[in-house]
Order: sequence, then C-alpha cells, then structure tokens
Amino acid sequence: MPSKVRATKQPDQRHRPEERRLSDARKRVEELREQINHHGYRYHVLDDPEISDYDYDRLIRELESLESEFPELITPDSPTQRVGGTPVADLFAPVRHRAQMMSLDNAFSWEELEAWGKRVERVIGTSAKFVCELKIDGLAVVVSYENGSFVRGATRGDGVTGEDVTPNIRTIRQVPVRLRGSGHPAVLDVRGEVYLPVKAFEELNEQLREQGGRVFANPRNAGAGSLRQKDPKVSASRPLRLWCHGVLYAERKRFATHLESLEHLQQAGLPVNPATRLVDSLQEVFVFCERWEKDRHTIDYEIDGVVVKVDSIAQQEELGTTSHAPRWAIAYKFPPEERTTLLRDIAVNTGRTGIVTPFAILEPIFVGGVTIGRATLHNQDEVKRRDVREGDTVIVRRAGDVIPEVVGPVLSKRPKNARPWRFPKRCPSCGTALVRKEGEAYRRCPNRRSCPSQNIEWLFHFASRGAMDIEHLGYKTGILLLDRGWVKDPADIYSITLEQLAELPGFKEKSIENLMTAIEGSKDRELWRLLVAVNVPHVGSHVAEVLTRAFPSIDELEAATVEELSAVEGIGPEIARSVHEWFRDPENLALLDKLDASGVRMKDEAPPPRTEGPLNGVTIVITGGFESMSRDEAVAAAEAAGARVASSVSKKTDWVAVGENPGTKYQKAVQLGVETLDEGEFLRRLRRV
Ligand code: 0OX
Repeated sequence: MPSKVRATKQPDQRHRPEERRLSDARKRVEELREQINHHGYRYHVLDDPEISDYDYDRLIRELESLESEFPELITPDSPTQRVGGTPVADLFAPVRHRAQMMSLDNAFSWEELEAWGKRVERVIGTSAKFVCELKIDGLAVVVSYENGSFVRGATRGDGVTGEDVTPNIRTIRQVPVRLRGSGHPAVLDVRGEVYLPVKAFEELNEQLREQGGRVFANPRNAGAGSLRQKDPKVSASRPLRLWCHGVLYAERKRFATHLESLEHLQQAGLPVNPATRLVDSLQEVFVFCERWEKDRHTIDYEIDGVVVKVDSIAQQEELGTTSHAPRWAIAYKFPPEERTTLLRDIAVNTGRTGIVTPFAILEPIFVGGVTIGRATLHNQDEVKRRDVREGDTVIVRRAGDVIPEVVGPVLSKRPKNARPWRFPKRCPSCGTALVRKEGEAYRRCPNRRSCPSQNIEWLFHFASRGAMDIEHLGYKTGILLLDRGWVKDPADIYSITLEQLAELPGFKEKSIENLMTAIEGSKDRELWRLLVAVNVPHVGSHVAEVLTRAFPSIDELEAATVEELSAVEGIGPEIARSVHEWFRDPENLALLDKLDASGVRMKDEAPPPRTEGPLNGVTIVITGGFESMSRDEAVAAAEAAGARVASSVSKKTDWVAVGENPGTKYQKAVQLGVETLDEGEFLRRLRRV
C-alpha cells in the first residue's frame, strides 16, 4: 500500500509532533543533499548544468534553512559545509601520505622523450600504450575519501609528508563531499593538481593592487597562496579548481590500466581532465604534445607540458621507480615561450641591497600565460652583450616561474636612429653616484641608509611572505611610513603606534588593528626568517634554514668563524665569508640590537623532546644515494623516527647510513670505527621493512 495513503488513514500515534517534524526534515535534507550534489557535479565538473543558477541557489537555501532549524542534522559532508566545517586547529598539521607521492622526471626535447619511450619498450619487451595528460602548472595534492566521504586534503610536501589543508580543499566546488555511486574502496587517496584559472589570477591581482597589497607573480603562486590560507573563508573566495590524475592508494582495489583508474575517478564524480587521451604509439604522443604546445592558451589554466604515462599497471610495475620518480611516466616540458614586442624604454631600478638593475619597458605583450610590460635586462654587461636599444623590436621570453627576460633585438627591425644604451651614472632614486667594485657585474647605489628605493624595497622584502611574513604591510603602507620619516630601517616598524597609523589616509579601526596584530605576530618568527629579512648577501630561505639549524641563535651565528660556517653541509666558502663579514659590520649589529630590544625573537626554540620513534636519542650521518628514497626523504624519515641527523662524522656519531657513491664521510666513519649500515639495514632501523 502506498505510504501516502496509509499516513492519511492511520496517523502514526507513537511519535510526538516535533519528532515527526524532525524525521520529515531529515528526509527532505537527504533529498536536498542528493539533488545539490548531483547538480553541483553537473555544473562544476561536467560544465553542463541541468537547472538554472536560480533553482540551484533555491535548493541550497532550503537546505541551509532546514539545517539552521535542525542543527542536529548537519553533517561534515553536507554541501553547505564547504566553508568552516572542520576545526581549523588542524590546518597545516603534517600528514604522512599512505604511499609516497612521487615526482616526475622531465624531458626537455623530442630526443629525450623518444629516448624515454624507447627505454620503456626495451624494458617491457613490447610496444606500449600511453596515456597523455596535460601537465597542470598547479599544486600537487592528495584528496582522501573514506567509505565515499571526503575526509582530507593535503599538499604533497616532500612526497612523504604533506600539510593538512582539508578545510581549504573542501571549499573547491569540484571536490565532491560524497563520491557518486556505491562500492567505493574503504580508503581512496586521489592525486591531483589544484590550480587557479588565469582569469581568476588576473582578477585577484587587480584586487590586491587596489588594496595596495602584494601581487602574485603567476597563477601558480596565486594558487599556492590561496590554498595555504589560514582562513578557509579566504580560500573559498578564490575560485580554486582541481584536476585529478591518478589513484595514489585504493584499499583492496586494483586497476588493470591507468585509464581504467581515471574512468573510475570520473564516474565517482571527481574532475578528470577531458583532454586526456590513450594513444598506441610514441608517434601519437608527439602529435598530442605538438597540438597542446600550440593550443596551450586556448584553455583557461596554465599548463607547462604533457605528462606521458604507460597505461598498463602491470607494465608500470615492471618498470618500477627511481628514488623519486616512476620510470613509467615522464613530463615533456614545453620550451619557454617567446614573443616579439616593442622596447619602449630602458630604465634602472635600485633594489634592496643597492644593486641597480636595468629593465625594459615594453609594449605590453601576452607571453607564457600572462601579460607583461616589463622584463629584466639583468645588468650592464648583459645589456651590452645583447645590444638592445630603445625603439628595438625585441624577443621576450618567459618560462614558468621565471622572471620575464629580453632575449635580444630583431636587428632587421632596428630603427636607423637607435643608439646604444648608456648606464646612468647616478642612482635613479636618490641621485648618489653609482659604484662598481672590481670583479662585480653590478653597479650599486652606496647610499645604504637613505636611498628611498633601497629603503622601500628592503622594507617590502623584510615584511614579505618569504621573510617576516607581515600581512598588510605592502608597498603602499610602506611608502606612507617611510615618507613620514617614522620608519628609517625595518626595525622601526616595531615602534609604530596606533596613533600614528590613525593619521594615515585610508586607515580605519579594523585596518589599524590588522596591521598592529601582524607586526606584533612577526616578532615570534623562526630565526631563518629573520636572517632572510635582514638582507645578508647570498642568504635566501634555503641557506638561512640550513644555517639556523646548525646555529640556532643570532649569538651563535655571530660567533661562528668562517671555518665553522663552511663546515655546515650545504654552506660553501662564499656564503660562509659573506655571513661572517655581515656580522662584523657595526651597522648590522646595531640593527640586530634594535630588533632584539623591540622583542623580536633572536633564537629558535629547542626542538620539542621526541616522545616516540625507534631512533630516539640516536645521532646518525647519511652519505651517498639510496634506491628507495632521495637524500631529503632519508633525512626526513630518520628525523621522523627520532634520530638527530648530523652533517659530519665524529666520535659522537652512533652510526652512518651509507648509500651509493658515498663521500668522505664514509672514510671518516671507517677511520673512527663508527658503525656503517647499508640501505637495507638503514630501512630496518627506520622500521620501514
Ligand atoms: C600534472 C601531473 C602531475 C605523479 C607521479 C607519478 C605520475 N601536473 O598535471 N603528475 C602526474 O602524475 C605523476 N600527472 C599529472 N597530470
């Protein structure tokens, strides 16, 4: 009998009215979720909606209103919970991947691609089928489902451990909160690439420029910045997207081919790039690559090549992997893009360290996925070598993340009156006579303390994401602070007062509070950030991290001799001398004192005592290369197991893990009688086998 008829004839007397309402609401909520998930998939993944935006919004609003009336019905996989569903406390917590997230080897030419293909066919002893995919220039992520529900999103990190970005991934509309259909593996980890479409990138930069903030160099950086937002609401406001390109881990499920795994993902409602093709020969791989090299700007996201994968999983297994990349896949990288345009003018700019760099002002041109109006000319010698002149038609190149550069002039188009360019004698910002030291390629402005250009560039660098990471302190605000004379060097920002900020145009209660909080928060940054921020020549983030791991306080860095500095693995004599010299300059020491007096942290906290791990309290050294992991992975794995990994062998070393082609550390270990282990034993001690 139809339930409707029974319900009118025999009302259910056992339930009270509010329970009845709740059970009706539950039913409707489930219906709505199913409909919303279905239409969301049609719209966001298939790009083929079945209902109008208006009707879709109505469904969402009805669900929101029911969930607000019956909060007990809210579940984390409800389509209303895309923003703010998960406790944000877990954001960026380390996530150990269930399988290593390998990277890709590159082929930069047809020859290299062909050599790879031939090797593949030699190893498997037959011809192969290949899957060709667009190589998305985005951020590698893993998206995890348990029993069909989205549970986690993480960045690739070093391939072994990434960062938890679940709330931010959840804001991506193409990521289904529940997989379609049934019978999904209990655990499914999907590899994909998160990206920001080019148009969204341009709009975002426009917005940031208006707010006087820092703009992103390219869509990839903007995507990374948007994914790594501390506030998922900000991530949600950036239209990030995802393409899935493989299964990283599927519990109790084996696919026969890569294509089959992609089809499974697609049927589950995950976005798989429609340009993906299965081809029968290397010849067809070339055709695919050629087509997409030509058509790369017909799509609304950046690609930097084609990923070619052997389709058969059995053949993939036969080919195996190197320490960092599978032998069954390769990335064919597109050559950098070049275009010609008019060079309107050559100008120079004084940077944060006083180096004066020439750059070209161009007729804006779309190259490498973005419109550029300026391109670097590097230095005086380069301008001479390339002999570019004002009025020239020039070739401009931009590759991936690299700063656009002028390759050279098109001589046949040179105007008759074009004259060789002459480097200015004075700083364009402060008028001080420029100097060029013997053996240096650069001219510098020696006016270290009062050149406006050096000051703003330094302040901007000090506050940048890669240094002290002070949000809301961009060029616009920096210039206001410098112009008023309140900030003469970056340490002065720590003495800025609320009253001063209130005098600045456009500063209201909220923006003042934001900036003050950001400045205060930056006092407690890791030491490497401070070292980058204070402008030590040759010290970027990587070198700074290496140095501060060995010398975890400013006092220790200052006291270190050139020999001690260069004994640190990864620190060469030039860097060591540069750091040592920087710490001998009284002006630099005065700056550090001032920062110290303002409460800026001058040392790193001791690492927290490790509570578990098979190598607790063990000091080891790693030398040579391993089959199963890269050097960085070996260090990370040993540290994760509780070991202290030292850079040189001493009597205090407990043992040395020795890989292929070990260096002098191996000999030193033998000399000192320190135990040495091969890769197998090393893995056993890591409890990996
Ligand atoms: C991409 C992309 C990256 C990963 C390791 C083994 C195969 N950027 O679009 N990686 C992979 O797969 C690799 N595929 C892709 N399409």
